[in-house]
Amino acid sequence: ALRDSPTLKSRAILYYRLQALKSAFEKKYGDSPQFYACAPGRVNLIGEHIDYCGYSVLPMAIEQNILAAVSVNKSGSIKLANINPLYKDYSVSCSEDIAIDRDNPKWYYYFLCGVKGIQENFGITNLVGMSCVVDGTVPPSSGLSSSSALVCCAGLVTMEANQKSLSKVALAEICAKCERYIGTEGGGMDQSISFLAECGKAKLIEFNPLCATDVKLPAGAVFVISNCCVEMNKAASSHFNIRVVECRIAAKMLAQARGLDCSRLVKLAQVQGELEASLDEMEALVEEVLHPEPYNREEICKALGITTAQFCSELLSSNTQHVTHFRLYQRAKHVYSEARRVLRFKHVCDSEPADALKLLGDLMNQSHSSCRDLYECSCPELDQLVELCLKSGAVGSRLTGAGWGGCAVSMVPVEKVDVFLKAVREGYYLNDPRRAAMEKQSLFVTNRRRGCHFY
Ligand code: ADP
Ligand code: NG1
Ligand code: MG
Repeated sequence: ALRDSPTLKSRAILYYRLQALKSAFEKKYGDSPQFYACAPGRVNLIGEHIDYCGYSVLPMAIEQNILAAVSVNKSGSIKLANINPLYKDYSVSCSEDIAIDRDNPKWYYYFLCGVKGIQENFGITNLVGMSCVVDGTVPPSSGLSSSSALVCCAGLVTMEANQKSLSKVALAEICAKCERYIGTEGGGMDQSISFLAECGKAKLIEFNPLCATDVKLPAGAVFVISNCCVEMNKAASSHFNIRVVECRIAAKMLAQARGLDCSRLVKLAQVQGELEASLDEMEALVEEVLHPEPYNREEICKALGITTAQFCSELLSSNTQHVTHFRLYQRAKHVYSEARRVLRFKHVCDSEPADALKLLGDLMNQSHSSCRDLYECSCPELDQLVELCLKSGAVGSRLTGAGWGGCAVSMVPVEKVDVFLKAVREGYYLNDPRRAAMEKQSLFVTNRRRGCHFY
């Protein structure tokens, strides 16, 4: 039994990773690391694509993380290397302005987002020189937030190397903001949970002001992650920002229809706040004001009383300038209903009714249907995997993270876990050689881990 203990196993894995990272560092820079920083990835249990609309979400940090070995020096440059040979070395001078190329989101630009965030926060003119080697175990572009783990790790490294100190909340807010330099206009869930997570706990993350509250998950179930093995890089594509833009336009259209000053309002939650309405009333307002047919630019500009030039510069992001049609009704309906599901999920966890697992599972399933049909952020492989998870014993299963590929999270009663894993392994992974090769890092039971830390 001891040999199977997850803590012992993960400690052993960590020990070997730190050893390997140390030797890679020494080989690369001929010097020893002075410290190690670690930032976890996350799984979002419920509340998808609503953080950037101002609504609360319910994630937990996972064991998979980004780990960096660092030494501070007088080289006058920031040198970055990665254990994975696919991620090439990069070096930037400390006296130059940090440039991040959004059109070409290489791995080191995510790191530089974190560096730039700390630099700007403290107004540091001359960053200290440092050498870093990065090692990541979060499956990339799969909805478990490898990107934010990297940004948060870089933020932590830069703070420490430059002998600054910040609260976890401040770090989370800085990293949420600076990850946007890569081009995606995310909401802050990923960076918040990466910093604010605690071992064994899921959190309700609320925004404005940022606040993380413990959520007690039912003891009778575990959360299992399965990756559909389709990658979607959010910064290299426009899917993510198109959704952000559609929500922004929907917020303005609803505000305008209710006689509010729509130039000030950019988030669906702000409109609800101004109207002092319930989420049910907001859904009814969507039904009343918006139509299911896609909107074109002319219709939006006319309704909001703005020019096409204003539409392009104030509402669209740089990578969505080509978009001509916007599904405002579907996106807003998803957001308001998903925000309500998060609150219900939290309520079930707090009140612990006898049928808690069934209630939570139903909410997860409704969330997936809404992501698939209204938000259109799933993909055929992920839908197939979610179906298989439900058939294999999960009481709830849904896509997690941004979607268009990546992972599903399933809630599985403890007594069914072995049967579940076997069925999903055989039904999704083993019959396809590419997936079979990725199975070990693609199908696993989650351990709830602590947030960012140093070694
Ligand atoms: P996710 O859903 O995992 O956050 P993103 O598309 O937002 O996916 O970010 C993925 C990008 O993050 C990768 O293309 C890569 O540039 C970077 N990344 C992820 N893991 C690592 C790693 N271990 N080392 C370096 N860069 C990484
Ligand atoms: P992932 O899938 O980890 O890139 C993205 C956003 C989140 C959130 C989710 C969808 C970033 C850094 N992350 O996560 O803020 O909007 O999608 O719920 O933009
Ligand atoms: Mg990401």
